Amino acid sequence: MPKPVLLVTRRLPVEIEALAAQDYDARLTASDTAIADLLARAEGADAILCCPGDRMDTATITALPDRVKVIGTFSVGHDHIDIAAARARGIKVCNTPDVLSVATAECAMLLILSAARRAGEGERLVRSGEWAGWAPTQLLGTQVSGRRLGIFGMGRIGREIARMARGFDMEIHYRDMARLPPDLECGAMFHDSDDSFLPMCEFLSLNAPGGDGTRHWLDHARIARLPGGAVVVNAARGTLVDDAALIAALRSGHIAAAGLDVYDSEPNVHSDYLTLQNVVLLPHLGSATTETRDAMGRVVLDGIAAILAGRSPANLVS
Ligand code: 8YV
Repeated sequence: MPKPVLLVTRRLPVEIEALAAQDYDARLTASDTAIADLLARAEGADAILCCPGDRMDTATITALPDRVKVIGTFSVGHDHIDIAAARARGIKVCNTPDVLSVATAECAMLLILSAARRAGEGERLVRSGEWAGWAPTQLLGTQVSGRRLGIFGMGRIGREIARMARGFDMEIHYRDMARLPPDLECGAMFHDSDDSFLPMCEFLSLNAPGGDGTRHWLDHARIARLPGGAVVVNAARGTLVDDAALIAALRSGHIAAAGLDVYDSEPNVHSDYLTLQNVVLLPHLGSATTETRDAMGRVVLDGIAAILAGRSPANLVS
């Protein structure tokens, strides 16, 4: 029996490409950026393995060949895929939940610590060759330990950040659609309104999914309700932030510092961020560890295989 055809939109870890080639007639690519001719290359494919940043919008999904039965995304986020359009075509979608929660939470903690302790400025100073040595008032930051951390979106990644932040004696507050059961809440304080949540956030970590429901959630009005000198980090989706509002608050000092791993219109970064010293900028590294990317590859390939075999895997999105 011929193997099913799998179209892969970007270069994957070596181990994952080998697995794909073993189980599929795999159409691999050597490119780290999205393939331009997706529709032509999808001809004859049973499944597509795509990535964040590959726009699987209504037009693309509508034009996919009939044979495509499943789209697996090499990410937990699926805001780049028009799920309704896929459903209308009878195409199933699966993703990579759980296996990236620790790595992404580590990235959020990295941003919290780097932004609060001015690590980006410090690194630039040393590299400039201008560092004149220790000084009592040099690059003073904000202490993280013992402070209040607000988590917007207390899903798997948000809860992992809470677990790590407890190691810094942080007091955890969270905002989500519903309160978690006590075994998942682990003492974190639930807020059912922005009014009660935002003033608590000396540190604010954004961990909600992207998409229309959260677009520009962090806007002028919400930023104004954060305590003065707050630190904001985003290792979720750039679309959660109104960049103009965050930039204005970083300039005024109302927000002391920010750490961003993701951007609206990635890979384009609002040019004003590049001129601000009090923002730490990473290139969407959240899940970028060897162990995690290998695990993500295995999970998404297992999901695709299950769907092609007529089963409903745990990582089925729709
Ligand atoms: C990120 C992601 O690295 O899987 C996704 O959807 O984008 C993650 O891998 C993270 O959320 C951004 O820091």
